[in-house]
Amino acid sequence: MRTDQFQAPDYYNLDDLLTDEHKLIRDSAREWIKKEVSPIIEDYYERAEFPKQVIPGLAAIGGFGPYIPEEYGGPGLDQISYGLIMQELERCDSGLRSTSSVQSSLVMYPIYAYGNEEQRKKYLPKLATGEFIGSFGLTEPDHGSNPGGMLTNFKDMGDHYLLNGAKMWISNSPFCDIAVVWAKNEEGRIHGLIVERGMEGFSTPETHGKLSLRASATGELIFDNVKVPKENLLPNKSGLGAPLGCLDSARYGIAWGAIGAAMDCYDSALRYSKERIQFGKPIASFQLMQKKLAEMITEITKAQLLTFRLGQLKNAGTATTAQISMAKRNNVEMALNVAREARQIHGAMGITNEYSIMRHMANLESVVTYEGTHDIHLLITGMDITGIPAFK
Ligand code: TGC
Ligand code: FAD
Repeated sequence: MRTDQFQAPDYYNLDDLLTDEHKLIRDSAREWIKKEVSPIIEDYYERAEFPKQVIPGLAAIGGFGPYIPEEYGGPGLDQISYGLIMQELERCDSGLRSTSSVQSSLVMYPIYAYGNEEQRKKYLPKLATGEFIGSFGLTEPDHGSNPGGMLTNFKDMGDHYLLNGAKMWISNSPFCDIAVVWAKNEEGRIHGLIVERGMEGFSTPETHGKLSLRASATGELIFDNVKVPKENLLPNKSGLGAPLGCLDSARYGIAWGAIGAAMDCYDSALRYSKERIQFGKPIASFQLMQKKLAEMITEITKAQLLTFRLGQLKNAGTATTAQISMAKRNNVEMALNVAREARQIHGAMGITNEYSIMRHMANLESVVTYEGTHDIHLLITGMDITGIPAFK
């Protein structure tokens, strides 16, 4: 079993900008991960299984709905705390952060923001403790980047809705207790519905053969004439803007998370380069190694600053979709580049599971695609600065 020796890089003393509460939350998450998750993550990754035993711990560190108010069972933290938790989780594994992101931003957030009081009281406390695990069904087999074209639909049958269709690539689906599902009504308007495990005609087959994000369970959501009670429709927002609003929150968390993955790769590479001797010297003494390491810490530091500022804007309620897109896109690409450089610094050892590098690199190939692909985020920036959408 590998010891987790992680030491967080903080080149521009960003800790000085954090409150004592931020540091406490981040350090609790970091310590919990070192003790409880780092020792088992490689094993679960290899088995392609989510370690369900971490669910109570994830809840305890505030990993489920960090910014959901206390009256609904959440810890009621600010957006920077949320980001720091995501950073620490993804420092360990993107799949761990994924489970937390989906539960927090894609299940709890829409129930909190678009649900009624009964729905909030019924679901949020159980989601906050991890008694319930949720999934978010937007993507379909033929509608990924273009969710507005979705085919999943529901009909008003008088005393219930009848839901038909299929969602694909859904994180947490194989073991979720509830799913927030986006579907069109008879007029073609998109609404969110809460579908519960056990409803007749609802199944969640697992997707196998993933070579990325293996410690996160992914699957389908299939609806074959599912009778959904009318009280399970989220009443307070409809249209494509409703699911896209949830994505803003999840993409923000990913922007922080990707920094965590990059920090882990950099930290490992720095340590390895000082210990590994070639030609009679530590490889860290060669200029080419120093160039790689110096560029890695520069890019991580720039991403930290961008994301901290985004956190301030989120706290003020003024962060725009396009600002969030820029941070998600920049930070995931930065993390992938750092992972690739770190892999080279580790030489052959870098391809083994002795180090977390290849796992991060493979995970980040999902992260660069989900929650809006790298190119979709570029187009969101392009639309924002020109005023012209280039999606279609
Ligand atoms: P468009 O015409 O631009 O917009 C439709 C309506 O939505 C509004 N809107 C937003 N509202 C709130 N928040 C946002 N971020 C919004 N973006 C757009 C917009 O104003 C409009 O409103 P209205 O009132 O005028 O109707 O839509 P479009 O069809 O042209 O698509 C735009 C595009 C391509 C940017 C969008 O569809 C998109 O973002 N596509 C990417 C899809 C995506 O990110 N899917 C993610 C699925 S979930 C996931 O991956 C989870 S992984 C989780 C994990 O494991 O961590
Ligand atoms: P496509 O949309 O088919 O894109 C293929 C390529 O075409 C991409 O390079 C894309 O950038 C490019 N492209 C598409 N449109 C344009 C355009 N207009 N201009 C230029 N280029 C374009 N979804 C959920 O709803 N819930 C989940 O929990 C969830 N979890 C996921 C977990 C994993 C591990 C993965 C891999 C995906 C998950 N997704 C989830 C789905 C994810 O959001 C989609 O994969 C993503 O939105 C891209 O859709 P797609 O894979 O169909 O690719």
